[in-house]
Amino acid sequence: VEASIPEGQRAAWKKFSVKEFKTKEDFEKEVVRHVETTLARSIFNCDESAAYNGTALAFRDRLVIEWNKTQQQQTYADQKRVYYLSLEFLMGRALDNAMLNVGMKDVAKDGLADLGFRMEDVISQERDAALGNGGLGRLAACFLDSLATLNYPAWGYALRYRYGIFKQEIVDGYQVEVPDYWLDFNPWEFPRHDVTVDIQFYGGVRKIKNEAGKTVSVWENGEIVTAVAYDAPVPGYGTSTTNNLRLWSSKASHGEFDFTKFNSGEYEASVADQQRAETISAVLYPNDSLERGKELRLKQQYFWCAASLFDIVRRFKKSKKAWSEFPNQVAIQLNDTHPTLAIPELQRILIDVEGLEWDEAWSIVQKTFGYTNHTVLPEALEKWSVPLIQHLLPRHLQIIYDINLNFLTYVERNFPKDRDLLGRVSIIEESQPKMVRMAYLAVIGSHKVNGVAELHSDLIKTTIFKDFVKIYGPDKFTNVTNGITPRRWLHQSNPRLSKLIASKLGSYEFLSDLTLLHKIEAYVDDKAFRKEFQDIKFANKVRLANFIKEAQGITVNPASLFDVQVKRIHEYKRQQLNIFGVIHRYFEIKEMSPAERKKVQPRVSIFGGKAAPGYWMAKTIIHLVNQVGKVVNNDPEIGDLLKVVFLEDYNVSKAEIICPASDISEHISTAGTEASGTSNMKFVLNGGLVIGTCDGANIEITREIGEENIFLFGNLAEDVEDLRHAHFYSEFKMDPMLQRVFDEIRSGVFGDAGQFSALVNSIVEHGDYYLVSDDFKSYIDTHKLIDEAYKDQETWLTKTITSVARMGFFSSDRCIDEYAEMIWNIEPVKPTSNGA
Ligand code: GPK
Repeated sequence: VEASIPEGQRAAWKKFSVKEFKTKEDFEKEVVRHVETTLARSIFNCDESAAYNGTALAFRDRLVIEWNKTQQQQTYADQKRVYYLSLEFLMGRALDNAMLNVGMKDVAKDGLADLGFRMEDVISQERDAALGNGGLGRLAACFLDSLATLNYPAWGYALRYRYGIFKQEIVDGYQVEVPDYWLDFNPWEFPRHDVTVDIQFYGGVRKIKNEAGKTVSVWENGEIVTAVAYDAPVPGYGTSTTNNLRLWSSKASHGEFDFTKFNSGEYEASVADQQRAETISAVLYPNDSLERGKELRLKQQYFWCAASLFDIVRRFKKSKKAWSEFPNQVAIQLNDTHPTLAIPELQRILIDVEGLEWDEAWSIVQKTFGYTNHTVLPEALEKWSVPLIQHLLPRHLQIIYDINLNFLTYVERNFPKDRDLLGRVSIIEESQPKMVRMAYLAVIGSHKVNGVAELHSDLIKTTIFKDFVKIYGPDKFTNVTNGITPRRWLHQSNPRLSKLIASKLGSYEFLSDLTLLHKIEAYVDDKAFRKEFQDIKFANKVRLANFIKEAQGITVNPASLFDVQVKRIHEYKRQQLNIFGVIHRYFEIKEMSPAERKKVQPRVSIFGGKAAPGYWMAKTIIHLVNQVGKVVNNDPEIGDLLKVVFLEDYNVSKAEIICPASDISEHISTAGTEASGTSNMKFVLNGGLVIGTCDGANIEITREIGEENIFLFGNLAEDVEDLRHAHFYSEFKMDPMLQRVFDEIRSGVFGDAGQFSALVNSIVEHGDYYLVSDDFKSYIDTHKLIDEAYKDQETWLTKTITSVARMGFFSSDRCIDEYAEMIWNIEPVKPTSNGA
């Protein structure tokens, strides 16, 4: 369809083409216009929420102008694009980021002041876009920021959940989940009711002869659900490039309701269909690093993969290029195994719809996909039952079997002597029922597989994908160490530190080239610099202390050592180790003489994070933290020497307040279990030190900042297996300090001991899988070192400044450049000022 305006009329369009506001006055004009018209409010009816919406709409308009230009330019450039398929994008707030990235925050601040509002109040009106669980989703959001900043032609594809990750409330010390309905009014999204894709489920497969006399498969008579696109602009920093995040929403294919049913009086049935369809994109599954095999989840995955691929293929076909060109135009990155169905789906489109031969199609598929693994935890590796896939996606199951047959034939031919190998690497697990191993399908269907930190990338090659290294050779597997965007995690969250750094480096260029940070090491002995750096940390701690008071009603002294562990609650992340350490500290202080107590370093232990709703052990840990807090915080003997805080509803916008305010943060997973971790990077970049195990990116952080600047403890990944074995097969002696902690818990000091027996017994009786007892002493000793080190504030300060200076490597910009070069083979599209 030709939708271009004819030449003769274009002058009129160009004359009135919308321009970006540039001045404070123009910004104010835009805000007032939106408040008065789009929002239909007035000066007598304009609260902070209206001011936020008006400001957001003013900036949204600006982004849209650049977004349109970017899309035109990228289409014109005709270069290869990358599509990042992720079921999660944990974007957080958009307004602050938009103002920063287009470089108009100061203008907006002055403009808002003229209109009677404070910038901070307006920004904090926005609800987080919380379409993710934790690290994996936040990584995807950092990647979008870097992709746009580096001018890569890139799209994100995800689902438009009506409910993001639940809101966590703590009631009587227990986690309670409250739904997060976030779509009431979202100024950042654009419904594209004209961009739809019909997606099929169920049905059957029939073989027919086509016109060319070839036998082809048709998948038919299924149930159709329509995917509707919703787009959100993703602005780059310091560039006009504005990429697209496309979210699919589900609705019934026949519109509001089925008129045939409605007319025949089946009112309820007609509406029920609609609701069933809408259920697909209704809610984000709240499990982090855990798979639960629910049919609706599989439906979500296929719905999203199929809609995205249809969209990608449709865009490619407009270019009228040969299919062999597809991998030169399209790179698709699979964020974990969640989008693995995209592999058989592309194969299906190529052979069943486009009529390519199997081998030609399969070669295109393999060249197109890359797969990122985020965990080696067995309970997180996705498997779907064969009967379920057979029922829901019958044609895909056939294709998966064919992929497997070809693959196993190849393996058999090349490794005829290894009899067990075929069973080990088969995509189909021969269990009852049979299961499809999604990670194997992802490995087989991709040209590159990467882990997210060096240790993790080594581990996948020696554990879960060992056989595949033998089959494909080591080059298929690579490492891309995770990174974080310095725009949000330094400049936005810690504006004063960013400004101090800029004052020394002469510009804010470090925000687009974080390696420039190394230059601040020259100021490590500069008195004025040190003083300001220290003042900033203190001010950030005051800000957090105020927040804790407001949110939790607990008074903490900002002069205390702030010890923070915020992340999803999981046994492998070992918040239980932390809280047992806190209990140990509590009784140690209680047993001290008044003179000894005077020497104690005051501490605030801050916890935050959500537990998956069905994960009882994680919920027990939250409960224990809250119970310990209740006892410790109200013990008059303890006073400021120890406070324990559980911060409710940890999310991205809270992380922006928390990360700049730590003295120490905890990254204490059982060695070999945390693939990377990314909050470790955020804390160090903001002038906090780390206590951590030799795990994930902690190892590379140590290498970059120096081992004198980090507190490492605990057993190494290479010893974990033997230690686990020893818990069952040799005489095991419980650490006496930990035994004491358990005795106190069992005595009921922290409330009904029965509540905590499963937690204690997982360590005492059930083999202590996460090695809490093995690492306990080393953990306690290391905290002692931290207390001592903190008393020497000058040395501490030197450590923190040096660490910040050496964090340049951990920018997600570096990370995205590595993906672009090693995996995607894409080049930036430099924006020009005048559009296409
Ligand atoms: C890994 F497998 C998973 C998952 O389901 N969710 C998730 O957030 C995390 N992750 C890892 O646990 C982190 O170590 C890592 O930094 C993050 O993914 C990003 O790679």
